[in-house]
Amino acid sequence: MSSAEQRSIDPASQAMLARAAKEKVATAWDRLEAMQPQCGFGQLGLCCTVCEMGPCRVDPFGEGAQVGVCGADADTIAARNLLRKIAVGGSAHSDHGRTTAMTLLQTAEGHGDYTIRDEKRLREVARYLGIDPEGKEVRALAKAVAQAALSQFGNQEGELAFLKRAPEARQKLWTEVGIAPRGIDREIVTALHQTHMGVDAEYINLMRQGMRTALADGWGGSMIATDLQDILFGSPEPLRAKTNLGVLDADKVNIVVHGHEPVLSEMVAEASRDPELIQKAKDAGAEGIQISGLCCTANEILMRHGIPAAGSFLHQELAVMTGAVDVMTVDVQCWMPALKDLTEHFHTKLVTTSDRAKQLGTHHIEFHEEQALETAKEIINLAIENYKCRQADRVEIPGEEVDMIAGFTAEYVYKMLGGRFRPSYRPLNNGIIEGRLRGVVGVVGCENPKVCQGYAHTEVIRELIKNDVLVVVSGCSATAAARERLLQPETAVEMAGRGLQEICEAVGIPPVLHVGSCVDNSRILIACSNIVLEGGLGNDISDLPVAGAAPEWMSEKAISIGWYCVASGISVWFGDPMPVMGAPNLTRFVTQDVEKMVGAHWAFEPDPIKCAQQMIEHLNAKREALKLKPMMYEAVDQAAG
Ligand code: XCC
Repeated sequence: MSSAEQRSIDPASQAMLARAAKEKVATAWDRLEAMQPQCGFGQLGLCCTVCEMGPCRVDPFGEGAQVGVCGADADTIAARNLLRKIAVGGSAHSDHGRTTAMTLLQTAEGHGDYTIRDEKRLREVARYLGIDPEGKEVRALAKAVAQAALSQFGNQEGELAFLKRAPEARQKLWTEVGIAPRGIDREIVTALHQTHMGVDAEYINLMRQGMRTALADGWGGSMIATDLQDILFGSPEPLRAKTNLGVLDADKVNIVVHGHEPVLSEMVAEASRDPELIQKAKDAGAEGIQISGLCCTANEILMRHGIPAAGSFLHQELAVMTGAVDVMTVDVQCWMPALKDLTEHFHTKLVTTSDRAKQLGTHHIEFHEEQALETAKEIINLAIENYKCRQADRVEIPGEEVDMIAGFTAEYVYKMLGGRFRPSYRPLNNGIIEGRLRGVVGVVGCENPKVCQGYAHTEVIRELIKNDVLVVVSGCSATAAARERLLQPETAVEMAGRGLQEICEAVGIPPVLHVGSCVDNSRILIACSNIVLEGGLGNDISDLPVAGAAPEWMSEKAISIGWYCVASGISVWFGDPMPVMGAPNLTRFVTQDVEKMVGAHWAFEPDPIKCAQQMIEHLNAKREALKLKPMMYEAVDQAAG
C-alpha cells in the first residue's frame, strides 16, 4: 500500500488518509491499488464494446487480431471510443448550461426564488445572441435571452451564435474545415450516430465530428452556463476566501455542497443566513451553520460569494473522514458512489438532489427551481437534526486552511489591467509584446489517484510562473494551486520570474488567476479572443503564445475541454495520455496532423517539469513566429554576462 505522502502533497489529505488506514476504510487510492493491473487494451483505446459481435480487442503487439469482428481496425476503434467520450463530456457541461437557461427562463417569467443580479451582463449577452437590448425591460429581456440560449441546443442548421465572439480568422477556419457546430444537441446526437456499428470508419472524420462536438461544448453549453450564471447569480470579482478541510468547523453545523450546478448551492448559501435557521442550529447546541463546497460547486459559490472550498475531487471521501460533516449534498458529476458506504461509517447524511443522479438507498431530496428556497431550507433542517447525532469524539478536522484570491473573469481583465477610465487588454498585450510576460497558460482539470494529489498541478504551475508565464486555473486544479498558496499574491509573487513579478506587483494580482469552475474554461476562450482583438499578437488564437494543460485529468469532460481548446487554436498537454496510444494513425493525428487543420495539437507528458518546459518552448516558438522581442530580463541577464 502506498503511503499517505505518496498519495497526496496536502497535509490535510495525508492526515485523513492516515485515519482511513487506521480505521480500515477504503478510499479511491485503495480501490485503485486493488484494481491493478488495469486493462491494457482499455488504456490504449483498443477495446471495442460497440456491438454484440464483440467485445473485441486489437493486439497492440501486432501478433493477435488486428481488427474486430466487423473489420474495424485500431484507429477506427480508438477514434470511435474517443468521440463517445467527447460526446459524454460535452453533454455534461451542456446539460448544466441547459439547467441554467431553464432557471433564467423561470425567473424571467416570475416563478421561483431567483433574481437577476447582473443586468449589465444580461444586456451584453443579449447582443451576443443577436437580441437588441435597447429599451427592453429586464424581465422581458431575460426571457428573450433564455429562449435564445435554449434554442442553441435544438438548432439544426447554421452556426451557434457565440461562435461570433471568436476572432474572424478562427470563424472562417471552422467553416472551411467543416467543424462549426450547428446545434449543441445535434452535434452530440450526430457524434453518437457516427460511432454506431457500421457507420463511420474513418478516424479523421470521426475526429472532425469530435472537434465539432467539443466546440459545441466550449462555445455553446459551457459558455451558456457561465454567462447565464453570471446574469442570475452575479459576475465574480476578485475576493479573498479560504480553502482546505480546515474550513470545516467543529462547533458549527457543517453542510458540504458537492457537484457542479450552482442553482441549489446558491440557495443553500442564502438559506444558511436565515436568522430562524441560525437560531435553530444554536438551539441544537451548535454555534451556527457552516457551508463549504467541493469540486466545481465549490468554485461556483467561492467565485461569487467567497464561501470556502473544503476541497477538490479527491477530498470528497476525506471530508467525510473528518466526522464533522452533517450533510453532504451532491448534484451532478464527479461524486463517487463510494460515498454511500463511507457516510454510513460516520454520522454524515448523503443527499442526492438531481433526478439525473441518484443512488439506491441514498436519501433523495429532489431539487426543483420553483421551490429552490424551500428545498434549501429542508436540507439545512436535515443537517441541524443530524448534527445532534454527531459524535464529538469522532471529529478530527485537520488544521490546514489556506487563504486565497479567486474571482477573475475575462471581463474583469479589462478593469484590472486597464483601470476604470481606460478599460482595455492593452497592458496585457503589451506585457507579452515587450517580453515581461512570456505568454499565458491555462492549467485546469481534475485530480486522479494515479497521480500524487496536487503534485503535478502545482509543479507545472511553479515552473511556468518562474519562467514569466501568467497562469490561469480552474476546476480542481485551482483548488490544488490554492492549497499550495499559489493564489496568494504575497507568497506566490516571490516564486514568479522578474517580468511577471513586475506585472503582478503593479496590478496587485497573484501570478496564478482563479477563473472558476470547469464550465468557466469558456472564460479562457473569451480572454484569448479579447487578446487577439486588442491587436499586436496576430490574427487568430493559434498565433498567441498560449497553451493549456490538465496534468492530473481523469474525466471525460476534460477530454471535451481539451478538444475545444485544440479546435480553437490552443495546444493542450495532458499528463496521462488519452486512450489513443494503441492506434498509430490516430495518435499521429492528434499529436501532429491536426495542427495543419486547426493550428494546434495535443501532447502527453506525465513529468510535470518536462510538461512545463515543453509548453515554454511552445510559447517561445509562437513568440518567434510573431517576431516579438526577446524576454526582457533574459536579454538583460545575458548582456550582464
Ligand atoms: Fe470533476 Fe469539475 Fe475534474 Fe474536478 S476538474 S474532477 S471534472 S470537479 Ni472539472
